[in-house]
Formats: sequence, structure tokens, C-alpha cells
Amino acid sequence: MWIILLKKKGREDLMEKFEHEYGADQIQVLEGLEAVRKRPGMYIGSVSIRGLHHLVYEIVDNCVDEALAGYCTHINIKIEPGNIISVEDDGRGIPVEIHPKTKISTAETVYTVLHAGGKFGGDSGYKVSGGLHGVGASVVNALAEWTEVTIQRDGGIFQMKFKRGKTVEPLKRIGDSDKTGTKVRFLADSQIFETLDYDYTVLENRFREMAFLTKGLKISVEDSRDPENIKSAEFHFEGGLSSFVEYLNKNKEKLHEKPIYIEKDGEVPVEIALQYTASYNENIYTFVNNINTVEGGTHLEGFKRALTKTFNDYGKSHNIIKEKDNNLQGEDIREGITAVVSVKVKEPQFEGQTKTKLGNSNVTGIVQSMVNEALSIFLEENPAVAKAILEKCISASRAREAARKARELVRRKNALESTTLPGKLADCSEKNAENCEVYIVEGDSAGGSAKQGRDRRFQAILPLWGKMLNVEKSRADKIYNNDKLQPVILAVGAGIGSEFDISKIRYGKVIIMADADVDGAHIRTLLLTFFFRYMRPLIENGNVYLAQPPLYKLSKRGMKDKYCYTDEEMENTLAEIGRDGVSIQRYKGLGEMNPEQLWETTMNPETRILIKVKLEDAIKADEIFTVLMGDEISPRRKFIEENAKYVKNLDI
Ligand code: 28G
Repeated sequence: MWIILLKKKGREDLMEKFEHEYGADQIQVLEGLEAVRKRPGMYIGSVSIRGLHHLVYEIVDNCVDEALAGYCTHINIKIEPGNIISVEDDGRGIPVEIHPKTKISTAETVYTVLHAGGKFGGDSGYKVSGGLHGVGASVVNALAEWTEVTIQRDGGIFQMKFKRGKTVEPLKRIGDSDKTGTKVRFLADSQIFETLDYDYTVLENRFREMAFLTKGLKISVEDSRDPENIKSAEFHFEGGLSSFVEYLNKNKEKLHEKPIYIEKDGEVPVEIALQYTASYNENIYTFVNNINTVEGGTHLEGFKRALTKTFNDYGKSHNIIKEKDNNLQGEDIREGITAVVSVKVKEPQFEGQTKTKLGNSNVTGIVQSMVNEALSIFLEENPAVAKAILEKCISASRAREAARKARELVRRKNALESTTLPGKLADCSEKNAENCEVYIVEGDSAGGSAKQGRDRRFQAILPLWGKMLNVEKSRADKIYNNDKLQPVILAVGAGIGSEFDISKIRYGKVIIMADADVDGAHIRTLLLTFFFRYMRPLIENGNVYLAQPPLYKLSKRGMKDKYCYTDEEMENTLAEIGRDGVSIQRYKGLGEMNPEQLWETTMNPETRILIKVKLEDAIKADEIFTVLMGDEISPRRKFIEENAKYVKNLDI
């Protein structure tokens, strides 16, 4: 009835006894929550910090559902000392009366019956919901060491308590109140999770996003785990998605002052905000039921089609695009755009590798026709804005044409030289890309050491030298023609931009090896910016790594040399083996190491430290690269001052 029950062989006897004593429903409840504890990953993705954060999102999603139903205006989230989470809303309060099916209170049912939220039928006032469709409460309860739920409604205060999903105190009235709302406190179970140490910044970013997505909703968050350093934030955006786009563009030069805002209720409610900037990047974020659809889908498709059609139609009819010219292509029209597309879909189908691609095919047409209509009205009413955007699109189209020629030139040149590989590349002999790695090394001397020190069977070396192009300030045509980036593109072998094809990469690991100094950090950031803007799947797929050369060598007569990768490691080592007679060599650059040392410390898979570059948060990454590499100087200075620690960790 509630859950699919997999009875294990030989347990029938036991089950009968239990059924007699507790009733079949209660056993199913326990079995259900036991299943969650057995395979937590099936319900929350993982038991890493991501899964831990998921618990909070599940509970907060229930508040947001109550806000979407029109009854909750304020959500208050606290991370208390000891990693206790407290979430409070001012909604109607979970109903407290006995539930006819389970014969226990509705509130307890919601917290103990798996999938309960989805089974209550249509009169709940909920149109749509995010997350696990509001069914997450019992999952959180199952994975919490303890949970305490306090409800205010019907003139009373009611409370219930659980341990690892089992009721220890059923719902009872503990006082009077004329307010309404729900408050949940829980401690995640250390038997389940690898860590209980919530990352405040990650949670704060998600709550900001939630507040943007639900216009008018106020979300407060406070982290008081360290009484010396209490962090807090409050998010409340009357502008909804327009505020979101303004936030995303805060460090960019805008082509028009206010974001364009489109909203339509109906079978599939759609909300869109967009604004053009002077940058060359396309930044479109899409959401379905407040879930970030990283892989896009039908809503994104409809939006893109409408943009292309509306701008081409307007450009032609107003003679900005001349009769003889070709139509602008989609990518020309999306250059410099920042947009957020949010739709609410009753029964969303999620597809794709990470189940973040909307599949419902009717959504394409719904989004497309409403954007067509609203955007053409906007352009007619704002001819100056229309002209500014179209002029940029036209120059994007010219640059695309130039890039195509540059690309063909590169191809032809390569065909003439009868090899597609750059001359400086010392390739490896192994042909299976999965086992191969390429070290991109700054400087010819370090490149020389790396070539001698490597294992040539599977390690290739590509030395780079001279000044690297800042891709944040250039278009694709310049990038194809750039003599520093061309070798990187050819060595990786999978093209760039919209043509990038991950299945063609020539190396499973692309490793950036740069000095541990300011110049090294600079070239690393330039290369990472390039990969992020032009080969993003390479980062998403986990193929980009940073080599970690040692900072110090400690030597002592009669002992093996010891390499240290951080100041801390050196201090600890000195404390353990004693300082007497130890000579300390500080490495300033890779070039100071001979080939054997470079192999042993930085390249030997048995002993080296590699840092995998991850793309956890595309919004944050865009901000970092815009600010660090872009034109505007004052936000850069401010950012570096405020985030000195974070920028240092940008590489990690
Ligand atoms: C503070 C942390 C998490 C919630 C509500 C409000 C209602 C509710 C929640 O109903 C299922 C389905 C329909 C009755 C609904 C109250 C209708 C009328 C609610 C939360 C049972 C649960 N009055 N607020 N669930 N309904 N906040 N915050 O969980 O039949 S969950």
C-alpha cells in the first residue's frame, strides 16, 4: 500500500508475529525506513556532504511548497552548535488529526511513512512541488539520529520526537498558540554520513537561489556553530527572476539597464528574465519546480527557438539585418546573454545522465510561443534596446564566420603537415586515451625536465611558454588563431566551443603543471578559464587536474630526502624528526627540480598528489572567472580582498 515490500525468505514466521503485535501497516513503515537507512544513496544521492546538504533541502522544500501554495511567507534556517539543523516556517502547520489510513496523526504519518506526501490526493492546495515531491520528510527522519517536530495550529502547540526514524514520542499537545507553522529540528546520523560538517556557503547559495525562484519569500539563515564567528544572511527578492539576473550580471557591462521579464501562468507556469551584457559568454540557467536542470531540456529548447526567431524577424522587418544577409544563428543571438528560465511542471520527466534534463515535450511549444509573443512586443516598444542587442548579434555572427575560416586554416595547415599534433608536444606511446595523460607545463626548462622525467608510455608533455591569451576578453576567432592555445586544442583533440566532442579527447587526464608562485597561479587561472569557457564538458567529466609540486625538500645526512607540499606538512615533519642537521630547500619553480625529482614528487602516479578540478557550482565559477579575468577593475580588487582565502582555494 505505502511501499514496495521485499520480504526476505525465511522471515515469514517472524513477520507474522510482528504483524500480530503491531499491525501490518506499522511493520511496513519500519521496513520502509529501514530500507532508506540501508541504501541512503537511493534516496539522497550519496552519504557525502552532498547527501548531508540534501537533508536540509528536503525539509526546506516542504516549506517552499507551503509558500507556493500561498500560506508561508518566511522560512528560518539555523545551523546550531553540534551541527543540529533547525527549520521553521509560518505556514498552516502540518495537520495534526488522526489519519484515516494509518490511525496515527497526519504529522506522524508524514514523518514515518515513505512516500507519504505523494499519496494524499489532489485537495492539498499544492499545484507542484520540488525535490522528492514533498515526500522527503520521512527520508530525513530515517537518516537522522533524532528529529523533533513542533507544529502550531488549531490553537495549540503540538510536538513529536523520533530516533533514527522510529517514533519515541507520538504527537501530543504541549501548549496553546494562536499562530500557525511548522518547526523541525534534527541531527543527521553520524552512523550514516561521512561528515556532519555542513558547508555554510553552499547552503547559503542554495537558499539565495530558492529565494530568487520564489518571488516575495523571505529566507533567513544563520550559522552559530562557532560562537566567535556567527554567519547569517537574509534573502527576500520582490523582483524574483529579474533580481536573479541582476545578481548574475552585477560585475558585467550591460547592454540595457533592466532585465526583460516574462511571466505567464496557466497549465505550465513559466517565468523568464533575461539581460544582455557586453561579454562573449552565454549564461542561461534553467529550473523545473525549483530544481536546476543543468542538462537543459524542452524548456530551454523552446526558449532558444523563440529567441532566434524573434530577433531574426525583428531584425529583418526593421532592416537591421539586410535582405542579402544570412539569418543570424542561435549562438550569435545568445552571445552575452544572461537568462533564467523557470517552469513549473506537474509531472516532470527528468532525463539525461544526471537526471537534470526536462523531457516533457509539450513544454517546448508552451515556452516558445509565450516568449515569441512577449519578446516581440518588448522589442517593438524598446527599439533602442533592440538595436543594441542586434548590433552585437551581428558582430558575433561576423566573428563566428572569421572563426570558421580560422578553424579551416588550422585544419588545412595540419593536413599539409600530415599530422594533427602540435610540434612542441612530446606524445606518449599508449593509444588508449583513458590511460593517457598530458601535462601542460609552463616554461621550456620545466618542460625539458618533464620530458626526461616522464613515463613516456602513458605521459605526454606539452610545454607552453610566453604570454597566454585571456579568453575572457576575446572571441572564438582570436582563440583559434592564438599560437598558445592552438597546441592545447590540438593536443586535447576534441575541438572547442559548441563543437567540442568529449568522446574524441586524446587523454583521460589533462594535467596543468605550473609553479607554486603568483605567475604559476596566473597561468593556471588562464588555462582554467579557457577550459571552463570553451571545453566545459572536460571539467564536468572530471578530466582536468592540477599537479601539485612540493614546496620544500628536507634533507638530513643518512636519511632519505623528504618532500613537503604545504608549510604545515613541513612544520609537522620538523617537529617529528627534529630540526637538528636538517637542511631545507624551498622550491620556487618546477625548473629547480631535476627530471628524477620531478618524476618522484609530481608525476609518479604512486607518489604524486593530483587535484581534480570540479564544477560544483557553475554560477559561482562564472562569477569568479568574470571578476578575475574580465575588464572591470574595481570588482576584481574588491573580490580578491574579500575572498583572499577563496581565491587561493579556487584551484582546489
Ligand atoms: C519547518 C520545516 C518543514 C509544512 C505543511 C502544511 C500542510 C501539509 C505541510 O500537509 C499533507 C496533504 C493533504 C492533508 C496542508 C496544512 C493542507 C492544510 C497542510 C514543513 C495532509 C501535509 N493544512 N507545512 N504539510 N496534507 N511545512 N516545513 O514541512 O491532506 S509540511
